[in-house]
Amino acid sequence: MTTLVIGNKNYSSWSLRPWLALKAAGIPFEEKLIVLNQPDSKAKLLEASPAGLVPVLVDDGLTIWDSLAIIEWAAERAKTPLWPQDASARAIARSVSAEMHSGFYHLRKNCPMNIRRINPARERDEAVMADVKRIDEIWSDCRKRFGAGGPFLFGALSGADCMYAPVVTRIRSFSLPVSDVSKAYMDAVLNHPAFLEWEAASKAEPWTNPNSEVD
Ligand SMILES: N[C@@H](CCC(=O)N[C@@H](CS)C(=O)NCC(=O)O)C(=O)O
Repeated sequence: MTTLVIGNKNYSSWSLRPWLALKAAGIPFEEKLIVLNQPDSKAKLLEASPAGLVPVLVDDGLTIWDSLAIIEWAAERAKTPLWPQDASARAIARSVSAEMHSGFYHLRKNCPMNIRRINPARERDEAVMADVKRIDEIWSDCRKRFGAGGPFLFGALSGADCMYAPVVTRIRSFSLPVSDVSKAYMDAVLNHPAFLEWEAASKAEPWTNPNSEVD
């Protein structure tokens, strides 16, 4: 039995990443949702994992925490490969995934994931725009160098797209400017059947987190 413990689908960006990876990899799993920002959330999170954060994957008594570690676990068991077959492309896919995992602080801080919300464009901090510029550069570069086989960063959907999916939703929610190449890439992510399933569930959720309801 494989269970993925996640947070609210509308707000929990780190949960979306491995959830998409498990779906894309064709690995059956059950999900358990912990509603975040409630008085009892921390106790429930700590029950799921000593790190006290979601996502957490539990597989036959083995607990794996952290989004990227779960994506790697999924990649090792995937029926459909989650990383590019070519070694150079795979190394770049892991680089851009790691850059996302540890970076884009200003975008993440100022533009939290809120899938339901669409804000009109407005002027943003220089630091946020620098993050957006770098993201646009990564997407355009990967599409140009590795994207010939499909609409995603490395052609077929990969772990890198799972890592960037919440970034795609942030750019949509905050109407941030990106190139036409990146816009086409965003459309591919936003129309992937697994993403659409997550989005529909996020829209049906009753919970609101005021910290993430920002313009
Ligand atoms: N680096 C971690 C970050 C996990 C994380 O920050 N999760 C948030 C939800 S998106 C969380 O559990 N927040 C609950 C809390 O801070 O109490 C990962 O990649 O999985």
